[in-house]
Amino acid sequence: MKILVINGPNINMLGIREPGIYGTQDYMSLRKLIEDTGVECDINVEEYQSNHEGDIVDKIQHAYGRVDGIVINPAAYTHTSVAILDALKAVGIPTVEVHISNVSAREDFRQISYVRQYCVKTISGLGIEGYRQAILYLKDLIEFKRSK
Ligand code: CA2
Repeated sequence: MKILVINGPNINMLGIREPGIYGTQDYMSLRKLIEDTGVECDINVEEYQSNHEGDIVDKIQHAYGRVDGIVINPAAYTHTSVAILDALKAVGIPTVEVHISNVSAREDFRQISYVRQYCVKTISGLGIEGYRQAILYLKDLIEFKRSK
């Protein structure tokens, strides 16, 4: 089983500022949590981060036929990107949306999520632990689908 974790713009800057919103753990801690979750679950997990919308679309397209599940935090592109939504729909891979902060309690412009209409689940406000929960959820979902 292979799960791809995609992080959008500025996630690589975690822990540098705004600890009240995004916590104190930095991007390396997030990468380690994702890697450790893969080991714990005995699944192949790849993490990818980009600040560029088209690169994220390319990465999603490249996952077609190669990846069983996607965890995505599109960051600011959550609130703007029809292109990322369309790419997810195009590849048809089960996807969980993750946000580190509780976006529902933030500014009006963060209340829209384009990817949400495609995703099987949204996890928001659990800090970086949300990524672990998303991987575990996808693993169970993929195993359930395979058993049918
Ligand atoms: O809560 C989340 O995970 C977000 O996707 C994070 C995005 C934000 O645009 C979304 O609305 C919610 C921001 C990514 C990180 O931005 C930083 C800002 C300051 C310092 C470090 C990172």
